[in-house]
Amino acid sequence: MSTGEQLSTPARVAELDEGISEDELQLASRNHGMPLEAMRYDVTPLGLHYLLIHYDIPAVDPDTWRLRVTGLVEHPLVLDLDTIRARPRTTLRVTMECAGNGRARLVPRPISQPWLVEAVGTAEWTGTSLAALLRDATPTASASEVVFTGSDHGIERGVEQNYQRSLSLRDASDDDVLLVYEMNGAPLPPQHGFPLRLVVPGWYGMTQVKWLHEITVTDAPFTGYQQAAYRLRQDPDETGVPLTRMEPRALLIPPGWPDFMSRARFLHPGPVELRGRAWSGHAPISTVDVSTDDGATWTAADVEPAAGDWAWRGWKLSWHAQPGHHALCARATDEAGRSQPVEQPWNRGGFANNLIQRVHVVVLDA
Ligand SMILES: Nc1nc2c(c(=O)[nH]1)N[C@H]1C(S)=C(S)[C@@H](COP(=O)(O)O)O[C@H]1N2
Ligand SMILES: [Mo]
Repeated sequence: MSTGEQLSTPARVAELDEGISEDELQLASRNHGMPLEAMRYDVTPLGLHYLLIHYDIPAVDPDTWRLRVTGLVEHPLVLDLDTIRARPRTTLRVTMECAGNGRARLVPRPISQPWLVEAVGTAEWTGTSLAALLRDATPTASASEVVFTGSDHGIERGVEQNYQRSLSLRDASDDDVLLVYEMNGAPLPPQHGFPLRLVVPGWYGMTQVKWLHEITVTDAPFTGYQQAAYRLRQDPDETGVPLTRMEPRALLIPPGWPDFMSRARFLHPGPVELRGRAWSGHAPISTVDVSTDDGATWTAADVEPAAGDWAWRGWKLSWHAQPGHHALCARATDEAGRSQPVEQPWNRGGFANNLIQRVHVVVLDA
């Protein structure tokens, strides 16, 4: 396998009649989504948050583990877990979503982790400020980029690697960027990055490097595999546009009860409170519009107060369900004026597909 031709090649695109393969099924069962009914919780309980692990969960011995801050810094640091935990603590409630959320709904389907819409969760992340740690290390005058390296190791399209992503020094110095060691008040679970992960509020999941063990300050844009892969491209040869912050999305807590196989929803006629969540990494949510007639007409839902700058917001709308089939839709708009498209935003990697969700319900006869 030639490394050159494999480097940063976006996902293969499925033939129009090609079903989900065993490879995709294997990824889907390792990397589970959040059951949508768990949106009833303001903070997603441990174990219900979505998971995305490119390789294996690495075995990390917390006693010998160290975080190194190296590269273009005046004071390189080597820190153990107790030292990191002794630094000033911050807890932030943050909604995190995989950039590939919605991928399996694209036509044609880019082949990778086949998310429908459930690659999202909200946690209370506790850790310490990355900006303060960088100040202690003191980047040199030429420093411009910060590379984060995880302990997990694997091979992706022929490229052997540890999971690595970067931020500009400016983005890394944002006050809300945390080095996190607790999730919902408990030690970070192995699958979410034990003992330490990066949390960059508002950004898509690939930024939030788990099993973090090295922070390297450099003076050049990072071009590693994961940096090159997460870009919006129509054509595999394009340079593309890097993915950064989460596009707005609203989801419904599925009303009524489901059919086991199709997940279609069933309801009795009468008053129903439609509820859901909405978020955007760009700006606060301004409105959530709901349609009970497949997008023909829209009504503004009540949006609940924000719980901090980075967590999803609850919304609700009363509906009088009449017997028959209905397609329920929700659409979020943020204060930056970004909203959800009615046509799929297709790209080779299957990223940032925030097409409006459509939930089919059958209201039974009275
Ligand atoms: N080291 C490492 N960090 C990683 C990943 C990974 O595979 N390895 N996956 C990334 C991706 S693509 C996502 S969406 C988030 C998922 O975080 P979660 O599993 O805690 O929800 O972690 C990110 N950080
Ligand atoms: Mo992701």
